[in-house]
Amino acid sequence: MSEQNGVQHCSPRKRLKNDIRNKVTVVLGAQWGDEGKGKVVDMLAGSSDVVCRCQGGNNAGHTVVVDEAEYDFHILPSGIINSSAVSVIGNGVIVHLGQMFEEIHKNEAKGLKDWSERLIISDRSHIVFDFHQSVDGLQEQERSKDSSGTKTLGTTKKGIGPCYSSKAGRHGLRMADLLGDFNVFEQRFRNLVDAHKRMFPELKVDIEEEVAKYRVYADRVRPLVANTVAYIHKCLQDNKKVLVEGANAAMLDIDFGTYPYVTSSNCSIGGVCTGLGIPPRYIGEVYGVVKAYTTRVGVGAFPTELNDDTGKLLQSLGAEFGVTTGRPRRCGWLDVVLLRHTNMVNGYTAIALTKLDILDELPEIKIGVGYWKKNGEKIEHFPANMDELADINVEFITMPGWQQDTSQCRTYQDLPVNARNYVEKIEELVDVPVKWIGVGKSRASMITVF
Ligand code: 2SA
Ligand code: GDP
Ligand code: MG
Repeated sequence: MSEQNGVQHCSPRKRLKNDIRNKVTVVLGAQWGDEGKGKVVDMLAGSSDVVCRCQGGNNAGHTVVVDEAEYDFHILPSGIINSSAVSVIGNGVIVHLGQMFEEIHKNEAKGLKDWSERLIISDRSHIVFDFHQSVDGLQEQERSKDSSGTKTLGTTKKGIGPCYSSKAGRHGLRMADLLGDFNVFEQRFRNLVDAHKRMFPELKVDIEEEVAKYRVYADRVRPLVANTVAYIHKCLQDNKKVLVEGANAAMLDIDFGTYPYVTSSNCSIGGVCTGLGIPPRYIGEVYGVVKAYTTRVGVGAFPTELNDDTGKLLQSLGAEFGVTTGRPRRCGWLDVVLLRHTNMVNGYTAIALTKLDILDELPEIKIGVGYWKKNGEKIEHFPANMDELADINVEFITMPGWQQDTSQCRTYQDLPVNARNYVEKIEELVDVPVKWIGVGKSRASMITVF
């Protein structure tokens, strides 16, 4: 400090280095889920040090095909099969411990090794109890009786809504509670069950059996639980490559999706920051995974849905059945109004376009490019009101198909010209470049465009 003319001057402060060179890569579902996120994450996991889940629970179903083996992951990050990457289950994820251990066991039988050295679960993640899953079923039953209301949502019955409700209601239980004083955990668990029984008198819970089970789980899970916020922060500082695997998809996002026919988490970019404790300025590439057509499993409006033979053909060629529940997925044309909406929210830096090969047989392919009210008024943006969405006319453009097998194509130039035209039309309409194109399930059948 120096003094001049009676004014005190501070010496110039040493500037702190605050620039960020190491950014996180994010993979997000751009439609209603099942776009092939698992496959894209598996592809990127090979060059990642850490793969993180940030939201959702074991409602997700992510498929990874490696050589002859097909893995399906629900709560485990799809990067878990990559033995050089650490898998993180972040604070925004909700975990059913019994079903997580079952999933690990099932994948061990398929060749998953040394997972315990590579799996970290956030101490802030919430626990899904069996009764949350029972309540999920009871809520669906109640909805089905409500003739004026929402009807059912078509949930996966994995307890997602009830567990996130416990979290928002501030009586949920987290990993940190399970690993703290067990007597306190037990009392809070009893209170939580009582609160649910008051709402659902028919709910049956064997509290003593549950408590005994969680005593065992506490010891099993203890070595895996850590402060993942600090862990990821340290990884970023150490220049490690961090990849985030979004679950579900933007149109199932509780804020930006087709509410109330959505899941109970933020499946868009905001969920990455809140579900892992990553500041927004650390977000780098945001890859939107887009299926070359649209599917939806569960209830809710679907403007480009095909309730005809073409819809059935897409369902059978694309094997469109839920990975978690086995339910058939509804199928329809690609919807660009929807993609523009999710791109506004997520800001994709590039698109991974999957399942182009499923369109191989079609003589012509449509793309939904505009929504119109029945009175002829144009709808500029994706409607928030589901009655409005259910009552629109979709404007389509029609493109010629290629009617050639693309499954063996390995470069962009290998694709038939009409297939390339389709890809380029999507880029033009969504205004985001397509970086990869999927033409099959395997790791090899992903074409890198640039
Ligand atoms: P929930 O269980 O409360 O999250 O359900 C609410 C809505 O979210 C939909 N949802 C999904 N949609 C597509 N894929 C999902 N994962 C599984 C898969 C689904 C399956 O990969 O195939 O196996 O059925 C998923 N999870 C939730 C759900 O259909 C409801 O519309
Ligand atoms: P996720 O939830 O987004 O990970 O997707 P799912 O695993 O639920 O569903 C995608 C399905 O499509 C899986 O069976 C994948 O193996 C399969 N798949 C992914 N990409 C392609 C592709 O480019 N072509 C074909 N034919 N199948 C693909
Ligand atoms: Mg899925």
